[in-house]
Order: sequence, then structure tokens, then C-alpha cells
Amino acid sequence: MPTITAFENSPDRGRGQARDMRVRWALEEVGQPYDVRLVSFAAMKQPAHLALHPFGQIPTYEDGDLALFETGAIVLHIAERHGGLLPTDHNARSRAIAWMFAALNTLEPPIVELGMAMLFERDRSWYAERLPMLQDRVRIRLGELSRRLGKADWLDGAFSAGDLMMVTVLRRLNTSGLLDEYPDIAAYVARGEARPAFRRAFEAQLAVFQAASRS
Ligand code: GTB
Repeated sequence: MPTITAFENSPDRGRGQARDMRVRWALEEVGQPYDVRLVSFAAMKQPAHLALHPFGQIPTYEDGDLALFETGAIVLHIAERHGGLLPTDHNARSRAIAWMFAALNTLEPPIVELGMAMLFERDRSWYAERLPMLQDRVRIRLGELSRRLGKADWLDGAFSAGDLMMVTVLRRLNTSGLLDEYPDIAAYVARGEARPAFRRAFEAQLAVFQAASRS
């Protein structure tokens, strides 16, 4: 049974924004049970965890003699070893993987930059000037994604690891108000969140936060 790591006490207060969520969701989609080892911020920077993750972050993934870090690599590994997250047709499979890269490489950077500014830069003198620029950078990508998605349910045929990754990245905009400007993208995210595997993964990470709040 694989073991993943997650925050002992997630700063997102159980909103499923930390990146263990995408690994949990992938494992739930393919029906693979898993263990979770919870780590504190201090423990993440200790040698035992650094041996698994050179940057001292979560999540990690261990299965037998394989240890992985980086959610892109972890989700791809899960998708390659189980059915259900990647098409069997070679070209369609490569396109689904391209969407995983697009989520991580093209959408996530401007979304994370906006999120970081909203969290940590609100009291800076230049915040009001910088915010619209960061929002516009995200709007450009959302507009492009919206045009490509069109009226389809998923990015390229059936739901794939590409959609899983894209939905987890887009969810980081939940409190930004930007998704309201793109109802088709908001509906796409909602479709992902409505999947039973997503719900199970979400409840599992929420239970960690609730247990930590009680103790
Ligand atoms: N590129 C890596 C991957 O995809 O695996 C990035 C991993 C990463 O950023 N991990 C974060 C971490 O361990 C947790 S998810 N940070 C601790 C550190 O770097 O010391 C990022 C995250 C954290 C909190 C919220 N939140 O509170 O909403 C959202 C996302």
C-alpha cells in the first residue's frame, strides 16, 4: 500500500488546497487504498523527510522501493500503473499528459503568483497597482482555456489525469472571484469536484484538519 505525506495541520484549514489533494484524488479515482503520514512544518525540513523530498515539502509518495516527490510525477506514476486516468490510445494518452503539463506549467504559475500576492502582499504600498496586472495574467489563461474547452465536459474526451490536475490548479482561484467571470470554467471545476473520488479525497483531508482542530 502506498504512503503519501500531507500537512499535519494544513494552513488551508481543510479547504483541500494543499497539493496532497491531487494525489489523494488520483488514488481514489483508480481505487488504490493508501496510507497518509502527517508531517509538521519542522519535520519537513529534517533529514528524514529531506531524503524523500529535496525541497522539504509535501506531498511525497512511497511504494515499496520507490520514493517520489512532485505531484506531476506522482499523479503520472499512479495514472500509468492503473487504468482509468489515461486513455489507452497512444496519441490521446500523450495529449492527456500534455494537459497535465499545461496545468502545472502554464496555468499554475500565474495562479500561484496571484494567490501569494493576495495572501502576503495586501499591506504593501504597491499592492493595489500590482493586483490588476496579476489578475489579468490569470484572465488571459482562463480565456484561452475557456475557448478550448468550449461546450465539452472535459479537456480532451473522457475525464483524465489532465483534467484532474487542471481542476486542482483552478480550485486555487476559489476565493479570487475570477472563476465567476468564466461560468464554463467554473462549471468545469464543479464537475471535477462532483466526482465521487474527489469527494472521498476531500473528506479525507478535511478529517485531518478537523482532528487537528480538536486536539
Ligand atoms: N511543485 C511541488 C509539487 O507539485 O509537488 C510543490 C509542492 C508544494 O508546494 N508543497 C507545499 C509545501 O510543502 C504544500 S502545497 N510547502 C511547505 C514548504 O515549502 O515549506 C502548497 C499550498 C500550501 C498551502 C495552501 N493553503 O493554505 O491554501 C495551498 C497550497
